[in-house]
Amino acid sequence: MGLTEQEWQKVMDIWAKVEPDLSLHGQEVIIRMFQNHPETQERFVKFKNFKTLDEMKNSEELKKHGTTVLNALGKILKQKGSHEAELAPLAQTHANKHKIPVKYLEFISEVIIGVIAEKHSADFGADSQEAMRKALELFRNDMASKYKELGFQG
Ligand code: CUS
Repeated sequence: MGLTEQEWQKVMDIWAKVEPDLSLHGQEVIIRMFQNHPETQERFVKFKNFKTLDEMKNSEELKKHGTTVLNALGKILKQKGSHEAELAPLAQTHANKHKIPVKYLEFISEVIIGVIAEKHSADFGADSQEAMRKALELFRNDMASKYKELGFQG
């Protein structure tokens, strides 16, 4: 289930392309997740009343949240699996405060891969996509075990 050094390298390489435009990618990820999985939008008091795409695009708060999410994820990916210190507080808040089930983490992972594939098709071939998919699976599995420890049925 772990990644090889070459796979981590692929993850780092593509993340280096995402990072300079983190907030744009983040905005896109959140909007697409809300559109593809409307139940995720319900989870956010701040966003649940948005009806139109324009409302979403014009929201600085939504953009800010997207940046937060990708920032957190980037920090985790850079640990190449040794992410206990970064993950623990995140699992804590997502289990107890935000109540984000593992299913939603699956949704967001899939959307992240889709957005990167669209924006960076030349640099995100099948093997890079596979590496990123594995890295995000590892992240989710570890979140899920923490959720269990915390008694969250996510
Ligand atoms: O915010 C945060 O931090 C997170 C991130 C991760 C954990 C990485 N999030 Cu927010 C998440 C999510 C959301 O928002 C929604 C849905 C799903 C998930």
